[in-house]
Amino acid sequence: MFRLALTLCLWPALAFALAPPPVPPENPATEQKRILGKLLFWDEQLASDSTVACGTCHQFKRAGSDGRTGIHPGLDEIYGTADDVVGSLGVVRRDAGGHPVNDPLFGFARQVTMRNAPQVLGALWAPEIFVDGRARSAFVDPQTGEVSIAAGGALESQAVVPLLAAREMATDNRTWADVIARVETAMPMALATYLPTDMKAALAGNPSYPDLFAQAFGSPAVTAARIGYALATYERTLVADQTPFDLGTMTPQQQQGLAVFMANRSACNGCHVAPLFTDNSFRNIGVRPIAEDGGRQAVTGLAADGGRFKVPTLRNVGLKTFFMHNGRLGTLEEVVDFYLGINGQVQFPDNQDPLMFGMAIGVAQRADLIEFMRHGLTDPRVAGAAFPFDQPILRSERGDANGDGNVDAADRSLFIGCHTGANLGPVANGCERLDMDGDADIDCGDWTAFTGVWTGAAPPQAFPACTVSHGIPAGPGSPWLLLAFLGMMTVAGTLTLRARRGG
Ligand code: HEC
Ligand code: HEC
Ligand SMILES: [Ca+2]
Ligand SMILES: [Ca+2]
Ligand SMILES: [Ca+2]
Repeated sequence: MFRLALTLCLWPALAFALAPPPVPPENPATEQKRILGKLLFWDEQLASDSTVACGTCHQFKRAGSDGRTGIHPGLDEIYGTADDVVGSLGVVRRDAGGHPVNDPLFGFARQVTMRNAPQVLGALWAPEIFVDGRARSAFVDPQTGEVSIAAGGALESQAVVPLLAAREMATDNRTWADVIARVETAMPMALATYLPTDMKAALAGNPSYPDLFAQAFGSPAVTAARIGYALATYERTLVADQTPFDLGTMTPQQQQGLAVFMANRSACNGCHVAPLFTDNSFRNIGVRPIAEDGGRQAVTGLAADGGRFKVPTLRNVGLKTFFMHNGRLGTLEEVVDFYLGINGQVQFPDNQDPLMFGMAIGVAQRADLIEFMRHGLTDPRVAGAAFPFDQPILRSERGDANGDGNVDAADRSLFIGCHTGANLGPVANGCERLDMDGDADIDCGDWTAFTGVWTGAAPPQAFPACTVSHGIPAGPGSPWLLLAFLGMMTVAGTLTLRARRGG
């Protein structure tokens, strides 16, 4: 109790402002570069098959991590065993010619990464990133092989990786020439709706990407290094420093939770050091057997690094859906249970960090600790997708109102709540993803398009407002025939509506 009281008195001194993310001198930040980076980050056309943007796997309302459930079968390549990973869904596997390949693990379905996407917003201050730190501080231009940034270029080093990664955004053997040709010819953001104001302004005169590269770099050449420079510049502006912790507006319970976080018996602050809530070191907390994923060891070759992973920031952690590099924990309650080794959560002690030993947190303290992490560290601009954390609606997100990667019954309920009827707009409150054609109202035409991207197990139940007076056959029959029937009925309905309105 004494220790708790002491830390409580000390905490205002800890709430110092976050330092701005370091900027390497070789890549000075400019507004032109930032906006180019933002466009590239959210443009699905950068993937070989135009279905995946950086932002597909790094969703800001999930703190820049991924809320979708992709399952990677893990080292044993068998689904449903303990080593499975909740990863991120990338592209369907294709050969260099763009033909679908029957992947041994994923068939013709979307491939899944073997680690869970960490939140981009934590990487801005780290000298080395990726969960094993393999994106190094020195940035080597992937086209020339020359060191292009001597130090502080981890974001640039990272940004050029996914574009050629066959599981994430690329066909097999994709080359930089392929990526560059794509960027040179794409109409920026052609697939997105609801562009944020700054993106709209940048695209006002219909510039091409080479035009935008000229504004950012002085000449229109699109190169791998410049793509990395622009993406990194954008990422460095994503500073989530308006949490209740930063503003001194934490509730009494959150303050109690911070005290628990700081207490020696919990040891949280030993690795998640305030105010970043990480010291950017690599530690083994024993999430799973080292043999499944050696983490840092693969980068350094040192046995001492076996099972070590980058300590993630806990800023905005309350917005995440999956926790740890394998995404196997689904709530902050489970995370705390994991640290305490209770309620069925196990730790793997091989090479585990000594700070993990002897943690003790009482039941009431656990609730405080969780409340502190869940709300005390959330920047409302991240949660509410406000500038600079705003984003367009991606083509692949349309219909998936709750962002879990499926278009199913949960989204259907939201559709019904969001439905505005023909030309009754405007669309707001998160309904934007259901405005399938982006015309700022949600009508029966959108319902038809919505049923067209349906991925739910059973076909969608009809939406009465869009299927009035048509007897929908119930009972057995091909779901797809039923779907097609529903689609035709709704198109007919829309046409009638339009005709009535004289449109
Ligand atoms: C298919 C999903 C997917 C796509 C697309 C994707 N990422 Fe990632 N990203 C991941 C995964 C998974 C990791 C973690 C991999 C690891 O650490 O081994 C990651 C890691 C990162 C990190 C490191 C974060 C940290 O704290 O270490 C950054 C930054 C990042 N991605 C930015 C980007 C950018 C920029 C793009 C677009 C060029 C992009 N990502 C595209 C899934 C994706
Ligand atoms: C020895 C260092 C260390 C200590 C002590 C520690 N952590 Fe962690 N923490 C980590 C590392 C490393 C990870 C990431 C592990 C991984 O990805 O597999 C992590 C992950 C987490 C995550 C998940 C974050 C995410 O984005 O997935 C939460 C939440 C968390 N820790 C909270 C806590 C709390 C609460 C405590 C105190 C009870 C604590 N940590 C103590 C090193 C530590
Ligand atoms: Ca498995
Ligand atoms: Ca959904
Ligand atoms: Ca619409």
